[in-house]
This record gives sequence, structure tokens and C-alpha cells, in this order.
Amino acid sequence: MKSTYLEKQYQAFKERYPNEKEYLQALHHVMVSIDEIIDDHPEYQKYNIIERLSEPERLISFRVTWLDDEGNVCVNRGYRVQHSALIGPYKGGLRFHPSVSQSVLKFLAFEQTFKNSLTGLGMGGGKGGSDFDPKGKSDREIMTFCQAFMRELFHHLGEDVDVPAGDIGVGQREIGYLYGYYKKLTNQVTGTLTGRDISIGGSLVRKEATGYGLVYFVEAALKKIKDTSLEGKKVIISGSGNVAIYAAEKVQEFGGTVVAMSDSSGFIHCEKGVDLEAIKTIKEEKRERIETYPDYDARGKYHEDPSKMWEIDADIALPCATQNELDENSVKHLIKNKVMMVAEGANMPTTEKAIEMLRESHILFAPGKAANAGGVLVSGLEMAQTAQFDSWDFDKINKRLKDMMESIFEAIYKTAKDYDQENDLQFGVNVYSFKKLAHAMIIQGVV
Ligand code: NDP
Ligand code: 2IT
Repeated sequence: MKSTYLEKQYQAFKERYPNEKEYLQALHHVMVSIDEIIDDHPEYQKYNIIERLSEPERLISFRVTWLDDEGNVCVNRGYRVQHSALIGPYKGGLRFHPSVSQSVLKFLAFEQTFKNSLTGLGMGGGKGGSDFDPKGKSDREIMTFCQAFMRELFHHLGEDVDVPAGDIGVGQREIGYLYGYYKKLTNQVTGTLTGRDISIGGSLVRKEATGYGLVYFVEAALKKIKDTSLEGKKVIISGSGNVAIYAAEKVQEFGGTVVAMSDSSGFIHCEKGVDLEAIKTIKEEKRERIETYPDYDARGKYHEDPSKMWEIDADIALPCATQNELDENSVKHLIKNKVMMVAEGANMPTTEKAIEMLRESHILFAPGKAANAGGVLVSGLEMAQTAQFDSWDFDKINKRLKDMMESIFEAIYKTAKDYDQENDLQFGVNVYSFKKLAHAMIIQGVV
């Protein structure tokens, strides 16, 4: 970094949290962008904005004890990072995955604060979850775990305080169990979790929102920057969960061909385009591995090692699985195959080195903080519907999602351009959100 002030700040975080690799990575992304503007904003130093925006306001950690089907007493670690309530109640998903740690949730909560500030809705940032592994668990074990998790977490939630939703390993089923038990514990019916099933006050389009929103963003960026569209493009998508499935659905609707999808064990390659109904059956209905795909569609070939998926020739790559899944090795293949755009459906799926390589190769890069904001946006619309005691139709919400993703693209594109960093959407989003949050922080005093 050029600024010695920023470099010192970053080094101090590194010394304080030497083992929090993901958190430091997310901070570094933002600081590198702010480096370009810090000299024009003495108020950021005066009010110590960097340090205040980087430290979570509150970090809750607790033990989750539950009984499995064999009667074993199991222990997991649960967390909620309430990162920032600067512009509204803490808002962000819950993740159940063995890789969950304080560092992972701190990075996710930090990025969530930036992301949520783009939506135009008053939502602060938070994230939570547990190192519980839902794979191979019975439905009853999932419910038992969700209830044990909520028994601790409920103290810290509320529709005006902190409103969780889903993330990896937490979908509509888990939200249902968490919500049902939250109501039992509080004896109140409020919209304290989003991503609920329609029958219990959820919003239409929430399930599709992140994937659809990602593709609306991609379409807007391709049009403005590359003077083209998804029509006729070959797309590779990592993951086959909530984000990946609905990104694939929208890509197909826009005339693109999804040639590959993955899970953490392997990937399927389908040159003529994946059969999305088969993927939905495997993943949403049967909760099976993507390995079984050829049983449904013999044209699809299964390969082990999901990282090899990036070697497939494509025009556009959408990493929609997990953090740091797209590294320099994988990016080499994308560059060789002349991919025109990488857009992040997942949170921080591209390593810092890989982003640098994409930039050097002039491959358009859409950071997750902006490109995957559709999910939390529709969560915000779910909160609005609950507050109004109303429910809106699919087209109304879908249109709002599309319009908002286009506005987000325009706002960050313009910010990058205004600072002579044209087409650097990573710079655009970091600077746009940071300025907004810094302003909100300054006008609320030292608290
Ligand atoms: P899901 O649990 O529905 O799906 C996750 C998918 O990613 C699964 O297919 C999983 O495979 C796969 N995966 C996990 N790790 C790897 C890996 N190392 N290599 C290949 N595939 C892997 O989660 P979501 O779709 O909800 O979330 C995906 C990403 O999108 C996350 O980064 C999340 O933070 C982000 N996101 C989610 C939003 C939402 O609304 N749900 C909103 C914005 C961002 P397997 O089943 O084998 O583990
Ligand atoms: O990363 C994310 O934006 C989410 N997991 C969705 C959060 C939400 O509150 O809907």
C-alpha cells in the first residue's frame, strides 16, 4: 500500500489476529482500494474509520450441545458476528459447515456490511453459523441441531436487532426449524429470520434471488463494458447449491449454455448444456452427490476433483461454491481459454493472487460483494412485506431485483470511472460502500 497510515493499520490487524487468514484477506481487499482515495479524505484518519469499520461491533460465541440419533452427546461451536448496525439491524446468513471458524465468519460479516449498504435498504451486516456438518445427518438430527443452536442464539436476535437468513448448509428446511423454535422460545411471531417458506411468511423470489441477481448483474456488465450479452455464451458454474442452481436457471433463460457444475467431490461436464431439472432433483429433492448425474442424463460426464472444472473451455465463469475456490492455478486455465468475465456468486471465492492475474489479463471481474447482493436484497424485501403484513407477487419482486442489480452495477461502474479506474468493479464497490459507511459513521458520533 502507498499510504503508510493504511499499511500500519493493516499490520496492526495482522499482529492482533495472526491466525485469521480469511478475515485479513477481506480487510486487505478493501484497504488496497481505499489506498487510492485516503489522501483526499483526512476525515477517515481523524475519525479512525478504518479501524472502527474493521472490528466487529460484537462477537458472540457459544457451545451447542445436541443428541444424535444413536443417543451420542455431540458438541459443536456456534457463533454470531454482529459486525455493523450503522445503517440498520444486523443482517446476514447462517452457515453450517465444518470449515466455519471465527475468521471465516468475521470475513463474511465484514463483507456483508459492505454488500448490504448497496441495496438501498436499511440493513447492517452480520453473519453466523456453526462448524456442524449437515452431510449425512438425518432430518431429525438436523432439527435437533437447529433447535440446540437457536436455544443459545435467540437471546441476541430480534426483528429490529439482528435478522439471520441462510447460507452454505442452511436452506429453507433449516430456516423452518430455526424459525419454529425461535417462536417457541420467545412466544412472539415476528419476521426475525428471512428465507422462510412462503407458507410461513417468506417471500417469493428469495430462493432464486442470489442466482438470478448474479446473472442480472452479469448481463448489465456485459452490455455496458463488452457490448455483448449471455446469449450463445458457454458458462461454467461451481457448486450446485442454492446460488449455483438459480444462476444456472437464469443463464439458460438468457440464452447461455451451462456446460459444467460441481460439488465438493467433483464436477459434471455436459457440452450440450446441463439438465437443470436433474440437478434440482439430485440436490434439492434427494440431497445426493452430483456424481449421480449421469444416471439422469447420460450425456453428462462426471469427473472427480472439482478444481479441474476450471479447465473447461468457456466464455464466462461463475464461482458459486465457497471462499478461495478459484486460485491462481485455476485462473491460469481461464486466461488460457480466453474467458471474458468472472463473476462471484459465492463470497470471496477468488484468491487475491487470482484476482490480480485476471486484472492483468483484462478479464472483467465482478466481486461478490456486489454481484451476489440479490439474496440479501430480497431478504430485505421479505422484511418489508412482513412489516406491512402483505405479500407481493413474483413479477413485482423479480423486477425490483433486476432493477436493483442494474443500479448496483451502474453505481460501482461509475465510481470506478470517476476515479480513473474504469472497469475495475472491485475498486468501485469497495470505494462506493466505504464512503457510504464512513459518512454514516461520522454523523452518528463516536459510539
Ligand atoms: P449451498 O449449501 O446451497 O451450496 C453450496 C455448494 O457449494 C454445494 O454444492 C457444495 O458442495 C459446494 N461446495 C462447497 N465447498 C466446495 C468446494 N470446496 N468445491 C466445490 N464445491 C463446493 O450454499 P449456497 O449456494 O447458499 O452458498 C454458496 C455461496 O454463495 C457461499 O459462498 C455463500 O456465502 C454465497 N452466498 C449465498 C447466498 C444465499 O442467499 N444463499 C447469498 C449470497 C452469497 P457440497 O454439497 O459437496 O458441500
Ligand atoms: O451472503 C449473503 O448475502 C447471504 N448469505 C444472504 C444473507 C441474507 O440475509 O439474506
